[in-house]
Amino acid sequence: MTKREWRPIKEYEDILFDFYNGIARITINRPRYRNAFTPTTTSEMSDALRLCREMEEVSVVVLTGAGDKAFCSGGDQNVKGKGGYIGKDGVPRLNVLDVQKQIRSIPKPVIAMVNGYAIGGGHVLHVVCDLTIASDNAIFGQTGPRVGSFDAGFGSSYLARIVGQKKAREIWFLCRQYNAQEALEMGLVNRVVPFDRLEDEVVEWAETMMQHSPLALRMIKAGLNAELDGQAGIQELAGDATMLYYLTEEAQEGKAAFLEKRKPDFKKFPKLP
Ligand code: S0N
Repeated sequence: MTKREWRPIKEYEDILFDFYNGIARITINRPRYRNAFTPTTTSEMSDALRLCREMEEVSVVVLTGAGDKAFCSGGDQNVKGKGGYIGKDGVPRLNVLDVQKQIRSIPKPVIAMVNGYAIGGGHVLHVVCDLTIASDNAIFGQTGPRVGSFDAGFGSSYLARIVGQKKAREIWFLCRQYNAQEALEMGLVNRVVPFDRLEDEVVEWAETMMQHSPLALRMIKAGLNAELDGQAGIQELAGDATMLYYLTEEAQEGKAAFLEKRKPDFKKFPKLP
């Protein structure tokens, strides 16, 4: 594996958040619990994703887990209470759902770098990422119906879009585990590599995307989401269209005319067929 200088972006309790050459990396750092997440973990991930969206220098986001055993084993069962996962404030939350939505809506590619178990809510996290690169020791699966939980949102419907309805039902109803090769064969991951090559492969994929038009990638992501995400997906795509419109002279004429207290002259702009 190539040695890279990842520069810390911000300090957190449960995650590491660092940067290398246009890539922001969010690492769930609870290897003692197979990188299970608590409300603290997910609120920190949420904050890091917000920064990834804001930071001009971030082109691609990578999500991974610390160590060589797990990407993420889902919600931490030690803090699971009635109504959700109990945080330090004693309030039950299901705030991993906010993280899922952020991964989906951030206008930059997100790669899941799966370095071991991706189980339960941890499996859903890789499912909602745009791309998944897995090491050959990775294991995938849902456990919900076995341990008293389920994700009937993206974790089911988007999973079914990826692997098909029959396979998605098998994954959820039987709670089996699938190795990396099986995941590749069902289209659940994009590439499987030896563990030692995982970071190199992910960085190569990120660097390839960084050579391409970021706006084109953004519009493709929004378009692929829009088909599945209903009004929320259309809102994202429409927001991007508005952003592009604001960059045109035609939109600026409207604003300028208002501020100059004159009638706008929209006739001069082309109406392309
Ligand atoms: C990951 C597994 C398969 C790894 O097995 P392995 O390698 O044999 O290790 P273990 O000895 O089992 O584990 C090592 C230590 O880590 C602890 N640990 C592992 N996973 C968790 C966990 N999820 N929570 C707390 N602790 C965990 C072990 O207990 C062990 O500790 P010690 O050494 O003290 O014994 C295996 O560990 C495994 O099967 N883990 C549990 C997987 C699981 O069932 N996860 C929870 C699934 N449910 C969810 O994720 C909730 C769904 C959800 O997130 C959600 C859905 C919709 C809406 C909202 C939510 C939401 O929760 O927010």
